[in-house]
Amino acid sequence: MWMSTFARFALPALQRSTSAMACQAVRACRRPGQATCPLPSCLTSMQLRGQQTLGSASLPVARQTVRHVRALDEERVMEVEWEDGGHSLYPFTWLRDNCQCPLCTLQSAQARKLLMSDLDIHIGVNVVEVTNDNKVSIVWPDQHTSVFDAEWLKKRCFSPAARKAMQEELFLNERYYWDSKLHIPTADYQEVLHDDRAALAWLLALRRVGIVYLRGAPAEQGQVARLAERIGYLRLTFYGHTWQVQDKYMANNVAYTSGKLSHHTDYPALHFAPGVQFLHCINQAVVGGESEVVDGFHMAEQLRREDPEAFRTLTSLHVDFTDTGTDYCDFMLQSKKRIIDVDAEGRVARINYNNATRDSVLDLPLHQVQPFYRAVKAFIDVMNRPENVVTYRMEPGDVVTFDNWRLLHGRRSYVSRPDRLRHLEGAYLDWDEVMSRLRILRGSVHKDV
Ligand code: OGA
Ligand code: NM2
Ligand code: ZN
Ligand code: ZN
Repeated sequence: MWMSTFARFALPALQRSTSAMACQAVRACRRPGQATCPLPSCLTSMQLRGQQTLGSASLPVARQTVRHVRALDEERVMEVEWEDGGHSLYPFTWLRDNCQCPLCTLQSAQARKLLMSDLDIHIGVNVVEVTNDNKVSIVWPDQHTSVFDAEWLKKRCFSPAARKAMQEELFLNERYYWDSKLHIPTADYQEVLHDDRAALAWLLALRRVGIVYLRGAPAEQGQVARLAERIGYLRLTFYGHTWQVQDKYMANNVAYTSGKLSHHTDYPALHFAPGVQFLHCINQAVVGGESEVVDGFHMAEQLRREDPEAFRTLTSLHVDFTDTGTDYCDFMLQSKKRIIDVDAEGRVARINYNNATRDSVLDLPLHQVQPFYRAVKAFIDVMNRPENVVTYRMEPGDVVTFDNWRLLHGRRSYVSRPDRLRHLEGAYLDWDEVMSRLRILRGSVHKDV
């Protein structure tokens, strides 16, 4: 048995679910003992159980009971002692800023009404106490009273561990890196559209693995738009709301030819490149047209280890990208991007690379030109290693959904036949909307388990 239930990885709550159908919503396959890349074994059922902490950050936490509160007036913080023996500290200023009363908060929008100009950032407290119903009450010097829920406070604890857990719950930034041994997580198109658990498992896997395959869509246009509506709305670009990948006469993009597309992210010519991409196969070529994907974050980390100089070059130099033409309307785009974007902590956060739209304008001092090419080559060489590439062939009715900030994807050239035109329909979304739907689904699915 080399199939493992991917849903359990994607959605720990499903482990307690009785819905076998939902449990099969997203599957990944593996061959036991073959996993060698960092964390590919996230896809084994053993590890799936072990990874519960990631997903369970969003599960309802055990009721938090306050044992004691006191004000530390010197430090201007309130200390909460929890029933389990732990302690949390909350600055007075932060507590006053986040008073949840109807005067300070517009409860219908869960938004702050209190103005920064009305916040005294040197405020003290008169009284802090635990109420009979396990809340924390604070009376401020002007007699204004704030009441804080224990669980609400616990989640907002300022300890490094609590902050890390909260950030993971909000953003799901922990990723599972993979290589050619990945068996792409797969779900049923109709289930994802109609079953919230299946939709949640899909989006969780899309976030963590970066790619999910959906099968069973009708082989006709309109399906990527339906999927986008399941989430929120799609991202309009100059190529239209959705776009048709076909071999076109006078193509305005290399994607619209039958040529090979080397590993790329879509649309680096936009400063805010689309976060998520859907591609739906309506008709496949008879010869050629296979798809390839690589885990760009994993590849960048590999480059960092093997060729730190190249990594430094690609994370520091800004490269010009350009795209000119007419489609939804006429366009003349220019952008400047680092090929590997890292966040404030130095973690790889985004890949921006399409060789076709990399501009001939190269805004670098002469002596950096050759090092730049050397670095790009080194990155591309890592990505082209067979052990890093996952290859698959889309058939009519298949939809691939992937993280366009993380994966690089490619297409083998194909033999173009006008009587059997290869046809994919594509659409973009942004991560904000996808993560928004993911959080809502997580809330509603966990409510009924
Ligand atoms: C694209 C693209 C893949 C394919 O249109 O940007 O990557 O298989 N297409 O045609
Ligand atoms: N298409 C597929 O960066 C790019 O030009 C990617 C975009 C034409 C919408 C291709
Ligand atoms: Zn208030
Ligand atoms: Zn593409």
